[in-house]
Amino acid sequence: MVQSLWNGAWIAALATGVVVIFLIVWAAIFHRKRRSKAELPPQVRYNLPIEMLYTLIPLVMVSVFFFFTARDSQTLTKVDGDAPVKVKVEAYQWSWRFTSTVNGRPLQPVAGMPVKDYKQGPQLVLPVNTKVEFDLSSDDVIHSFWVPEFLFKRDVIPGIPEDNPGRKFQINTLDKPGVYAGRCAELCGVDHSRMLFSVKLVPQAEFDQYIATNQAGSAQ
Ligand SMILES: [Cu+2]
Repeated sequence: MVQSLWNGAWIAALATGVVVIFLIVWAAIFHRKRRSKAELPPQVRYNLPIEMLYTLIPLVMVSVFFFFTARDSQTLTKVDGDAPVKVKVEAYQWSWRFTSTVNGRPLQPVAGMPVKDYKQGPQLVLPVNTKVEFDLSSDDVIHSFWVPEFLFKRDVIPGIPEDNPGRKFQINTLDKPGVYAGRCAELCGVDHSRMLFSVKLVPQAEFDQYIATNQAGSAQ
């Protein structure tokens, strides 16, 4: 859905760009000053049809962009029913703490330090193709939770009460197992660029094993 919104916006922007560039080039070539003519060309003012046109066309364009963006963001940000996996994300200068709860049972928290490579950062393990609910909070300043491959990003703002729905979002994880890079997308201090983490997507069977060895309260 994000991809189709992005593609649609690009096609519309490109089409607009082509028309505008064509008009500029056309005016520059066919209406340039010719040496033989010393007098000014006809000076057009108060042309009502043209003024209506260049007021209405941008209004229509903005409305179309607005409609699709509003419609899709409604769907994308909707927190809808229960998710089998919930992740409490706590951001701090300059890393992350992830505490997953699977079917109501918490796992050991995973936390990290500022690192150069996302693979060295804290790793959040999730099953493939599963609805996951994230709950974002910050210990200090504004951060932003971003896994580029998920095509979703949200600011992590300190001081927001736990019952505020803006802290939560749900996504379906990808179908393909693998280790995906995650980062902080809001300049948050000197080690902002090292505030890296990874998300490892594994098949459900492997995830069940992971749960068994990482249940909170089990032997360390
Ligand atoms: Cu940050």
